[in-house]
Amino acid sequence: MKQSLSFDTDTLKPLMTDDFVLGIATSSYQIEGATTAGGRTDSVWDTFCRKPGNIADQSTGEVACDHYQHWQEDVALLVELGVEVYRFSISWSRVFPDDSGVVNEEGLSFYRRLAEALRSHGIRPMVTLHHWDLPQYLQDRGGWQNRDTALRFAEYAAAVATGLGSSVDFYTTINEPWCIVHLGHRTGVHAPGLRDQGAAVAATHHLLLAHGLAMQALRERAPSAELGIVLNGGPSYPYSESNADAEAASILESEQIHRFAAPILSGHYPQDFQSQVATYMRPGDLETIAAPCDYLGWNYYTRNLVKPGENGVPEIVTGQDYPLTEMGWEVYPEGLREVISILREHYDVPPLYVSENGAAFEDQLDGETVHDPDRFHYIQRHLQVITDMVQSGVDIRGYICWTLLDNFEWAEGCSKRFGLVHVDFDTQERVIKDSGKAYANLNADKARIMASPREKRIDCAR
Ligand code: GCO
Repeated sequence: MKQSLSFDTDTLKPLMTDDFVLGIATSSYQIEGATTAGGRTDSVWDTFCRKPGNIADQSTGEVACDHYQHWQEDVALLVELGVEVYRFSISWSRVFPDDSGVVNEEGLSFYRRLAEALRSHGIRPMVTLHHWDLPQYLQDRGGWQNRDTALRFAEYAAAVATGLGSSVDFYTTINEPWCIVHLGHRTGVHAPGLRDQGAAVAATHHLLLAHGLAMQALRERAPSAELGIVLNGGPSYPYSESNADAEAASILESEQIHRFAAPILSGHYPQDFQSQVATYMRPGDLETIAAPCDYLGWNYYTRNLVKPGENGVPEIVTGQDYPLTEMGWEVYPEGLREVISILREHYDVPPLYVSENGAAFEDQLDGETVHDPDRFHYIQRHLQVITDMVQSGVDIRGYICWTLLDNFEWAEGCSKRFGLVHVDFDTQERVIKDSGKAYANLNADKARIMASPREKRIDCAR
């Protein structure tokens, strides 16, 4: 018999409060499937997946976890896991399947039903408006290189906020704009598959503008929701002791963190980017981008080891100093503390959510379960770092694990499993892994603590 895994609730006590939530995340293209159902049209990812060689195992998001059909079963899993927050994203081309500006009610009502079902179970919906699946018809008109896409995004944000009304607790405008810029427009390993430095600069500004414009639209229509954006990244380390690697690491830090955090949190672009971005800027843009956020989501998986790559683009290489996940990413929980320190050193940071963190490992379905101690330990170690930070006064309001289901992991296809729940992609059978059971127990412990009289709780936290 394998020993069951359990989080050390005692050491995680500082997280067992009303001011901290435990949740789990997914994204539309990675789980929904049903890419032509209910009026949905192609996103850039549908197009990208069709091109041979783009996806490691030739899979696509066409079926993925078929969450579009299985959503009620998936809500039941969330209930079983006992999470307080479910972070999911909306497929823009389900809501606006074409450029007519007419909302596809069938698309929007899928998410309304989902949000209402979550609420009825006491789970707070955190809705991401854009998790990379830009409608293809917008890409055909230049996508994020075109300023008009930012305006279309604000209209889409307004339509979602109007349609979902007060059933959503948190809105996130955009997930990981750096990935869209770097992987989608510079290295071409993600949709739309461009390798164009100029396109990347234009996309940076237009994504940020889209965020700012959407914040205005959301504020007006969802005044009681908390609004923010999700950025990502880790601390950047030089791969070797060479000066060139040190410079590449500092360039990456600037590109990944400051190019996005500085305009949002301080209303200016970093000096080293100002002349490049100037062509795309219009008066008032920076004020729009710097609209106050109620929170900042930060996605953290690993640190970056960096050396100079082609055409001056910093290249992230696989490290050898720490154990690796299946993605080839070092397990380095300290990097979370480091990256949050960088942010706090430079900016006036709003309340933070660790909005994604998790790991892919090679899982084996063993009868009725999956023994995944590595994933469990990964999560536990990161929760421990968060606990230490909270204790030392950092305003972190939640931990949202990536991810509910094994799913379509972008260019890696269905070959990399990040889920707390195992998915058989042939039968769509879901099986909660050991890590998921441990997370469920942690959430149950938290619920018990929260239900106990307040005096007792305060006592326990000491
Ligand atoms: C990401 C995305 C997720 C990924 C996860 C693992 O933020 O990169 O939000 O969609 O699946 O990070 O790579």
